[in-house]
Amino acid sequence: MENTAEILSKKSFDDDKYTILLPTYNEVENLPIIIWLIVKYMDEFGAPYEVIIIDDGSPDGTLDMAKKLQSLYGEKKIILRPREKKLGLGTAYIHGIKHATGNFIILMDADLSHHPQFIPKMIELQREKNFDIVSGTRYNHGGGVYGWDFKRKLISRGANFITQILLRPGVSDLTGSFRLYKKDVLQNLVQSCVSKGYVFQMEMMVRARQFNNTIGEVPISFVDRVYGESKLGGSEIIQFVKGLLYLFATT
Ligand SMILES: Nc1nc2c(ncn2[C@@H]2O[C@H](COP(=O)(O)OP(=O)(O)OP(=O)(O)O)[C@@H](O)[C@H]2O)c(=O)[nH]1
Ligand SMILES: [Mg+2]
Repeated sequence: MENTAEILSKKSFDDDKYTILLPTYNEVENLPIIIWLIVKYMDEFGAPYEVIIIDDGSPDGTLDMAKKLQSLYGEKKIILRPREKKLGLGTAYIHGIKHATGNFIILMDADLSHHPQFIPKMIELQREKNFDIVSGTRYNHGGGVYGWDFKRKLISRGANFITQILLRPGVSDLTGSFRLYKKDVLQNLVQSCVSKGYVFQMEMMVRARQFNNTIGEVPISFVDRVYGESKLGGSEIIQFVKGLLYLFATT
């Protein structure tokens, strides 16, 4: 039998439900760990949730792993919405949103850089202030980055710093993607964003400010991916700068 505290805390979510979108490309080692952690922290927290895994034809067997996890944790909790081939993160989000049954959506990476322990904190802050968006931040309130070399830290810090000066978005971590959104707010943002690649996350925050969306921040510790290849290269940086200048000129 449930105790009173449990009944009260569950009841207080009313019709709220949280959809966690997990886009994956070659995350076969990371997926079982991230799912285990999500289930652990979300079950403890007691909020209704579902996880939608969007795998883009990963050659390493991520989808087979996802199927195993689905049979382990159940089809209500783990939903699979795979696509045939690698079509990019932006459209993976759009694809996931279409299938989401929650009124809140959490975007996070599946490579263990984003720890699920921060999801309840984001939800609590959202509920406290009714924010449209709660953004995880590495660059304020005691958040941090672990495992990156100097070059990568410099690039990330530099991108944030320049964007702060040019666009003044009022959010401390612009290039991160660990965020909670009201579903309609996210839909509106995704539809209005034009950029692809790293600049996409930043554009989301710039547009959010344009639309007067309210944004809260929760400090996160970001850990570099343990398994799998990192893809940040020179062309990504050039793309980011181009996107930044485009936004500077047009917003
Ligand atoms: N469905 C789908 N997922 C993707 C695609 N590209 C990346 N992902 C996933 O999106 C998340 C973020 O991608 P990452 O490769 O971690 O990007 P990053 O964190 O900027 O770079 P590194 O971690 O340093 O490689 C991870 O969960 C990836 O598996 C894609 O084209 N389609
Ligand atoms: Mg990553």
